[in-house]
Amino acid sequence: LALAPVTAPASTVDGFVREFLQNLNFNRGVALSTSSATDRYFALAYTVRDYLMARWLEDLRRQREVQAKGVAYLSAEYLLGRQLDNNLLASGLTDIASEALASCGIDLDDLRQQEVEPGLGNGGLGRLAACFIDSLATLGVPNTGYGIRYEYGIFRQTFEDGQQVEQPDSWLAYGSPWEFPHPEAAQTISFGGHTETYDDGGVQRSRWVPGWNVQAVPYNYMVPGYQNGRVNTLRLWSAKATNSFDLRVFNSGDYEEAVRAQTFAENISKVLYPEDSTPQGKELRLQQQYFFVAASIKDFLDVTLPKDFDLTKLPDRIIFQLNDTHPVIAVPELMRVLVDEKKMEWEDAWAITQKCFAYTCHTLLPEALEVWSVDLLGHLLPRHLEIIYRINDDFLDAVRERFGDDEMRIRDMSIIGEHPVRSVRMAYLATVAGAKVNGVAELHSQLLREKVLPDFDEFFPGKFTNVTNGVTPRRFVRLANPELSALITDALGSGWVTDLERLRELETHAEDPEFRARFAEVKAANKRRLSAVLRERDGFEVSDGHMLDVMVKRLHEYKRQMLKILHVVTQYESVISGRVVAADLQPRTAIFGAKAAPGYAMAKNIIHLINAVGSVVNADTRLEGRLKVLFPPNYNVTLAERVIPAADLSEQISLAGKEASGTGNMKFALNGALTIGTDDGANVEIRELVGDENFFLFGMSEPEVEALWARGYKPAEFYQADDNLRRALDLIASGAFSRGDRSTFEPIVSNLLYDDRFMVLADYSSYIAEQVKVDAAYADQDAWNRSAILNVARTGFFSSDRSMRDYIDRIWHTPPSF
Ligand code: 26R
Repeated sequence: LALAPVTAPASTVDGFVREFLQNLNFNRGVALSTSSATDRYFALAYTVRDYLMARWLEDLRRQREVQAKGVAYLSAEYLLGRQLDNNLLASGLTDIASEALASCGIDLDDLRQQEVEPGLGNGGLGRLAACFIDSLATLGVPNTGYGIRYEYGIFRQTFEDGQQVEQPDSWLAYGSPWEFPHPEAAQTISFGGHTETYDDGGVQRSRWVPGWNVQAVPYNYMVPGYQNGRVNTLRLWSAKATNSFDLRVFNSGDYEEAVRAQTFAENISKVLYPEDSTPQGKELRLQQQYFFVAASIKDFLDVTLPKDFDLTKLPDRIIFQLNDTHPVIAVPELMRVLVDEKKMEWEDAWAITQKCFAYTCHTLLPEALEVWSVDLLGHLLPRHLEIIYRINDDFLDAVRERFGDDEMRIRDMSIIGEHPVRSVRMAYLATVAGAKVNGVAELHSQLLREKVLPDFDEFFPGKFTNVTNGVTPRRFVRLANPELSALITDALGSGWVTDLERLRELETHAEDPEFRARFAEVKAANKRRLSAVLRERDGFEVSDGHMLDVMVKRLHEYKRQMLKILHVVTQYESVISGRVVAADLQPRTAIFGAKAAPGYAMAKNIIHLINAVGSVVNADTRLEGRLKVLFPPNYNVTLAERVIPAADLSEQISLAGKEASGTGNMKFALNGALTIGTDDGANVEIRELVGDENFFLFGMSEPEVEALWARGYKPAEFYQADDNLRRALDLIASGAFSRGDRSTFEPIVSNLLYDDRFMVLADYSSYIAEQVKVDAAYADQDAWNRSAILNVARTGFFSSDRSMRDYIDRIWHTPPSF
């Protein structure tokens, strides 16, 4: 019996009811009649787990048996969103569950709302990781996602007097039904101390004598493929104090001190850093990074690989994908393990290491490129610093051999920077170590090669490549937009969910007036659904007949939420000054969603301004209700799933050359919103695919941005030259949105006039002109709907399944295993 395979409960309504009640009674310890919504949600989640469990165990068994090459995705962030609906869909149980619950007098939708989403990421990079592991499971590629089980994810945002206030995100307050902790499988992770050399039977060797350590406890999460019987694993590490911790380090014998020491260790996985672009160089952040990659490498080498594995064959079994620089300390860690612990020759270990890593860069902002001061790194990871120095010495020797003693170039290419303090440039380390380096959209990859790392591109021909990002059609179309999905399935059959290029077949339907009418009805239904959500969540009213003009993403100056609010202010000003009659406005609601990093003052000022403009504009009857601003707080994956399907217009308005890719842009297009956007990131590819006539392009191109910088950018000249711009900025400066107080938004206005790093003023006139075209286009609803359908039809390329195939074929070489 013990050898019999685990069997799933019967896939029938009766079978589901039985399993659900079992879980309610035996796992929650409650009767149906007295159970709370939380109890029922947990019992339902356990039930779905039970169905997936046989597949998961079988997959793990087969992976052990086959020993095929797999992907270890190393990411400090996974912005998963709610799990229940996704796992129901993946296991094909949605209808059965719904019927089964109904027979118990329970509404599935009520239980969906109980789930607190795991927000273990900041934005694009974390959400991308979540889409990628979904696609890998759906493609049947063996993959473990490795990361950190933060006890507190991205903060919960509230507004007080229009200003952002952060609250802790206690997503684990009631526990999570999706996780499987394995404290017995904890790894010990060391820090600090010093290094020494010793005589190893005639060979001089180095070793690390650490100062303290913590336990890394793995928590496993199921990652089910879409209705294919596959389940991969997401393994997140949680920090726990070791017993010896307090004795070894603090050695006080003092109870309070011992508890303090425990807190110190467990702080490592306590909270996600909410910075989304500016690294703080905090020691705890480096601790987090080393903690999770060291545990992951150990896990793979000691647990996943067979006992007698020949480590020279490591590149045939694994590729570690580095999600930005956050996990790059894995490079010296693998070298340390191979050289110090496995006693390999340096050259052999380095040859292996260079085949086991690949690096994805997700930014172009210079301030977002991580560096660690040599002081901090050497204090926390002294042996790793030595290893980095050796990697750098060997690398710079090779550079000298190729390019001669060009000291300028050597200084530019060194993994160690000297200014303002001696630091390790993590992107350079990743580039030197990685078998491949990729950017995340065509334009971004080109700029990465040509502007950020040109010397490296020359030195490592063929190393740089592009993989354009994608999004999972399961979560962002099939689940988020059930009505559109039904319409598509009606037209094409259901295969599109795993073969998104099939959306092309909708092109002919775009010419069918009846199909367009049905599409319009779907959009209207999605707007009603959003309206109900915002009413319930925030007490907002979405007006009928309004164009929903949506900008949702992290708040950052380069993304230019400022430009969008200037458009609102411009429209407002034109009416209150009497130059435009309200009745001539195309009714619009601007919807914002954005969190600002807690220490990013200008981003918080902009949030304040948007809310302030919103309260004035929404209350001013002179607009006759034709212009509204809504800013629901705490934008997250769950809200994205409601907002995106309801949107008419997608705002993708970053300064050209700054947004690496964007992935929200893809989600909107796939849900039939038209984009107003700059020639930036993946917008470029979206526009190419949907066609110029179905995309609202504005603003400077990246070369034009460069040229304007070179000429000398003086934003005040744009202010002087444009009446609309002057009136809008003057209105903000006058205190019109701050009860007459001119000082409230003065920092924003003077920043725009005298600095404006992201050239808001330079692109303003072109943006406003394009918005006029948007209004005109929207007036012809039938033509707009045709364009929207063509956006859906032509953006199947942006499935993360395609991104994953691209990584698999050109970077990882990990075909589906069985
Ligand atoms: C604190 C510091 C080290 C840090 C910098 C940058 C932490 C987090 C980030 C976030 C970056 C890496 C990020 O999320 N980039 C986004 O990645 C998306 C997925 O590739 C892109 O679509 C998006 O354009 C890019 O901004």
